[in-house]
Order: sequence, then structure tokens, then C-alpha cells
Amino acid sequence: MIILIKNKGAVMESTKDLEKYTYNLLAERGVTLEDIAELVLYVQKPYMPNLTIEECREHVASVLSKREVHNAIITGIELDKLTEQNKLSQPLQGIVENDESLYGIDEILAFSIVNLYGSIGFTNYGYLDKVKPGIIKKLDSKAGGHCNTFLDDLVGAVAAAAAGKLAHNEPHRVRHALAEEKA
Ligand SMILES: [Ca+2]
Repeated sequence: MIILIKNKGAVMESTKDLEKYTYNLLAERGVTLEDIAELVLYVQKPYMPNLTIEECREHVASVLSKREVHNAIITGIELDKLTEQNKLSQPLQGIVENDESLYGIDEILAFSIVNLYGSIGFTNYGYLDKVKPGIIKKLDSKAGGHCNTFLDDLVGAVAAAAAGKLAHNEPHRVRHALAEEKA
């Protein structure tokens, strides 16, 4: 566990350290940058036919370089891990363990990432949550007794934000694709 506050002064970990810690945490939970890049390709390719997996990887890495993203991910994964260890108090333990649909805080935490590049991320996030492609499906299956109540939403949110960033940075490519579809 990273110690964020040293002595009495609030000496925070550097963003680079936090980034490395976040990647390690994701790896520990079975999620790679490649898995998230594949989600971006899946969600964005219909609107950007010439989109490459390399571009997706770059944009995921860019989202994963942001401190607010690290903070959301390390908080969510910590809660998933504590739940697996049966360390939360009731009723929260049961709520997170059973991924109760009325809870919604997992989604609210994920929204802090989805929001980063404007409202375009919301559509992508909703779509990924509904279809559950690739790694999201794997996380959702709770294979091996894992609790991924927070992680599935966080991974979807990083992919949605990266897809939103792509669309935002290259609107001409997106509009072109939509025009082609309509033609
Ligand atoms: Ca969830």
C-alpha cells in the first residue's frame, strides 16, 4: 500500500509514482493497457474506420497518466480488494459483494473519469456497460472469486474517456465516418 501522507506534512506521491502504482494494481487485477485499448477500438471503430490499435493504446495511456484517474482507480480497486477479504462493515460489505444494482457508487466513481473529455464519454460508457465486450465481460463474470464491483466500471470508464478523447481531437475523421454511413 502506498503511504500518501508522510509525517505531519502532506507529502503526496508524485504523479509518476502513482501512475506506476495504478498500472501495477490493474495488472494484479488482470487488466492490461492492451485490454483497454481493445475496448476503445471496439467502441470507436464504427465512427472512425481507419482507427488503429496503436492510436487506441496511446489515448488509453494518456487517460491513465492523469492523477484524478489514478485516484479513482486506486480507490475502487482498494474497495474491491477489501470486499474480497471481507473487511468492510455491514451493510456495505454485502452491498459491494453482491454488486447491488441500487448501489450506484461504483458508477459515480467511474463518471469522474468518463467526464474528463466532455459528454461524449457518457455514450461510450453506457454502450460498453450494456454490451460488456472483452475484458469487461471477463471482469463481470467474477471468475476466481474476485470482486470487481468497482473495477468493471473503472475499466469501461477509461476506455470511454479514451474514445471520447479520440473523437474530440479528431472531429473531422468522426464526421467523415458519420457522413459515409448516411450516404
Ligand atoms: Ca460495477
